[in-house]
Amino acid sequence: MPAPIHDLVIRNGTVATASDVFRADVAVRKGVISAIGMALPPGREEIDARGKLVLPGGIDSHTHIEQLSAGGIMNADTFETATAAAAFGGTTTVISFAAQHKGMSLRKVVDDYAALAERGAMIDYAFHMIVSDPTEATLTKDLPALIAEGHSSIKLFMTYDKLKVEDETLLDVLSVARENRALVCVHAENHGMIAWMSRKLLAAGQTAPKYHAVSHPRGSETEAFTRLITAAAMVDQPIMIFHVSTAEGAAIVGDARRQGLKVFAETCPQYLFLTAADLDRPGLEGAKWMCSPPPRDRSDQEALWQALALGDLQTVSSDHAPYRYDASGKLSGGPGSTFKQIANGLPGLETRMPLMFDAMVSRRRPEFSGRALQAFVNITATQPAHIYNLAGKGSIAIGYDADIAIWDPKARVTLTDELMVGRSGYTPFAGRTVRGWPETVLSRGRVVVRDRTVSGRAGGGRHIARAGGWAAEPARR
Ligand code: DUC
Ligand code: ZN
Ligand code: ZN
Repeated sequence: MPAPIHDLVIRNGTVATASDVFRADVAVRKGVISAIGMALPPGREEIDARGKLVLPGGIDSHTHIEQLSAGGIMNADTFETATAAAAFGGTTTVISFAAQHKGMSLRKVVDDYAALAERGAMIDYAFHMIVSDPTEATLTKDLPALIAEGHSSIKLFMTYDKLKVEDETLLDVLSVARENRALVCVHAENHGMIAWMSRKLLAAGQTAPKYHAVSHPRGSETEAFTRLITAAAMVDQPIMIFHVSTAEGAAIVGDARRQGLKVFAETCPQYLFLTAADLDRPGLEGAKWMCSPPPRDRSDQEALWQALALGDLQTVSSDHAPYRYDASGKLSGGPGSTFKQIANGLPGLETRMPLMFDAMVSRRRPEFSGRALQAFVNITATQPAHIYNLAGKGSIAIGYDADIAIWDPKARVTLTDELMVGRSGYTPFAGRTVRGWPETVLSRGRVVVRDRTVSGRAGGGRHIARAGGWAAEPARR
């Protein structure tokens, strides 16, 4: 009997890609998908996937891991715990941030985050470089060199006192990105409107977490989107607008795309499943639902689903930014904290995929009727792989990395704080029951979750060096 040619065969499952759903066996050899077919020869190991879905592992393209906030507060997760949480929820690649603060060398920042991830990550990863101190050295030396080394996306903030860039600097970074072929991702909110609203609310004694939502007027999103898109068009530089939260914001993105501008955009589960009312809780409890931009209302949720179905929004990321509900995180300002003193961000790495699967596939959101599974794969894995140029990721295809999640579409799981693997100690989605769960997850052919138990090894993930690719290529209009 000759030795098996495949290391692993996943047998009898239903495979889905962004375009097709079909019954097939999937074989893995040396970490990549080596065959897809009927009745494949035995592998050294076999997984029976009868009644299960064999899907590409999710790609979460916006996650804050082991990151120090501008306010000096450390995220609750390390690369080890964040990537364990990701894998538990069916995600096999994360893009997190190398976050420059004022006075820091971008080169050193990237090296430091790379060392943390190399030690801790259980799954593959890449970085967006946050630029908050665009000095001459950053713009002319570090950025071009780091982009050429495979860090081909930059993140800018238009708000937050210590992070924001003004219009002139925004244009500087956009044009450096254009020259060097990097995608520029932006947190786009109007800083002045938020600062003014916050000052008025605090002066009126309206300090509770629910006022955080009031302090980010809808117009702060639309104004910043319009200004950003205008600046990007002026220098012909592709952009990715992060965490779209309003119907008007999604419409502005859609209009820009229909003018032929290279504008990409994402939303997040917090804008599809939560509303501003979630922040309205006794005492400081609403802090657990505080993120920026804030969740809006039901009509925004509907508009965002429609924008996803139309392709105006292409991806759903978690914007995982976990802080514990204690003095190390959300309550670091003490029990009398105003909404301005509370760290912004929600944990979401492990719930993103199950929430999206439940809404799109199990509960059959009408926008995706007839193609729900393909649309789910597209939004959570394939499109992020294309936009961020993650070669060999985001699909089930021969030669692709064997990043695979085997889902039980019938499993019913109630999301609870206790179920969470991440370190924030809670989930903002607690109490929801989802149908469909990724029972077994492979990262480049290694089982990192078996029967809902994380079995990955810290340091088992690899950095994925990325050139800018198609999305970062100027439109040349
Ligand atoms: N807002 C951000 O801008 N970043 C992290 C999390 C958040 O809520
Ligand atoms: Zn942001
Ligand atoms: Zn973010």
